[in-house]
Amino acid sequence: ESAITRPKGYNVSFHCNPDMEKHHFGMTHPMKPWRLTLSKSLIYSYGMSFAMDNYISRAATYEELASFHSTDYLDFLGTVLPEPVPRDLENQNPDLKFNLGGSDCPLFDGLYDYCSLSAGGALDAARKITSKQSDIAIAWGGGLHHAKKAEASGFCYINDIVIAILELLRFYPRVLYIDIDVHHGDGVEEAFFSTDRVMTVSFHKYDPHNFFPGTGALDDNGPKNEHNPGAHHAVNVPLNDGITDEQYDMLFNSIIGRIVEKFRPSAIVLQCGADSLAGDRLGRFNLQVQGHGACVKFCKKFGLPLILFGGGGYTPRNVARAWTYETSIAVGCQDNISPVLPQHTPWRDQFRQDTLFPTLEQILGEPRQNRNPQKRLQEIVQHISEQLRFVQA
Ligand code: ZL4
Ligand code: CA
Ligand code: ZN
Repeated sequence: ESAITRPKGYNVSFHCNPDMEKHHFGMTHPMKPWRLTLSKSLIYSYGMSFAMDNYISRAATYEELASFHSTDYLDFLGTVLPEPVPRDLENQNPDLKFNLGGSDCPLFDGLYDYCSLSAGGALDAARKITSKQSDIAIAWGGGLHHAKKAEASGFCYINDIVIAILELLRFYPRVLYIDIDVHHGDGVEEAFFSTDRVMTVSFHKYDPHNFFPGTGALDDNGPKNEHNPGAHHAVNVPLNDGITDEQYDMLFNSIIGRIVEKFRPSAIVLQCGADSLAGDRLGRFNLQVQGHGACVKFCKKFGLPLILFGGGGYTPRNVARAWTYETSIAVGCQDNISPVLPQHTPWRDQFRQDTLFPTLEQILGEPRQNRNPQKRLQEIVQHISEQLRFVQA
C-alpha cells in the first residue's frame, strides 16, 4: 500500500455516496447496491484513496434529471410508493406505468433517492472533467444504461450516462461512449440516435430471443436515412457465450482504435459493467479481471478526458475485484499493487480466494464453452471498418 502515490501530471477523482449503497431491490433480486460498498472497501484497503480526489456525490436535482427524462415520468417516479406486501411474480402486475413495479424494476423504499444519487455522482464526474479539475473521473454507482426518457428498463430507472454526456456536450464537440457491460447499451444508443456528436459503441451478448434486451445487432448502426446526422454513429458488437480475454482484447483494440482515429472524440465515457466477467450470475462470457481492465488501459492511452462508470455486475466479489483493478489503472498504480488482497480488507472472506486475479478454474471450475469462432470476429471487425468509412470528424 505504501507504493500508492498521486499520479504525476494528471488528476483522478472518485465519486460515491454511501447513502446510495444501502438501498435494496429485494432479497433475491440480482442487483445489489451493496457491491459498491464491497468495491470501495477493497479500493480503500489498497490505499488508493490517497492517489485520488474523493468526493461524496450529491443528489441530482429534478431539473438535472429532466435534462433527459420526461417530467411525467419523473413526477410518477417521485410519488410511487412500494407496495406494503412485495410481489415477486411478474404476471401479477397487469398494467405497469412506465414499466415500474415489475420484477426487473421493482418499487422499493427510497427509490427516488437511489436514482438521484446515481445521477448526481455521474454529473459530478462530468463537471470535474469539464472544469478540467480531473483528467479521469470515476463513478462506479453510475452506468445505468437501459433507462429511457419515459420508461424504466432492466434494473435502470434514470439514465445517469445520458445526463452526464449531455453535460459534456455543452463543452465538447464530440463524445465517444463505450459500453462493455454484457448487455446492449440500448438506452444510451437510443438517446443519441439522431446526432453525429455522440458515437455509441456496445459490446454485448446478442441473442434476440433469449438474452435481454434483444437489440444491438451488427447492422443496427443508427438511422437508416442517410440525411439523418446520426446515421452510422451507432456501433454494435454482438457476441456469443464464452468469449475470452484474448479475443475481447483483439476486438476492443482494433474497433476502438479505428473509431478514435476516424471520429476524433474530445472525451470518452466508458461504461464498465462487470457482468461481462466470467462467473457472473447473469453474464455468459469468460472474461477475467485482467481482460476487463485491459479495456480501461486501452482507453486511458489516448490521453483524452475520461469518465469511468459502473453498470451491471451480479457476483459482487468479482465486481469489486474488477472495479478495484480498474481504479488502479486509472491512477496508474496497477503494477505496484499486490495481487494478494490486503490482509485488513473488510469482508475478506467474501472474496473466497485471496487474489485480485482468480483463474478461470478458480471462478468457474470448468470454463464456459467458447461460441465465438475467430472467423465471425473477423467479420465483425470488417463490417465496422466499412461502417466507419461513412464517419467523419
Ligand atoms: C430478477 O430472482 O430478461 C428479478 C431478474 C427479481 C427475484 C424473484 C422474482 C422471480 C433474474 C432477473 C422472477 C424473475 C423474473 N428476482 C425476471 C424479460 C424478463 C422479465 C423479468 O446489467 N424476468 C426480462 C434484465 C433481464 C429480462 C437484465 C441488466 C441490467 C444491466 C445494467 C438487466 N430482464 C425475464 C426475467 C430474481 C431475478 C432473476 C433477470 N432479469 C435476469 N435478466 C433480466 O445491463 C445495470
Ligand atoms: Ca454492452
Ligand atoms: Zn448488464
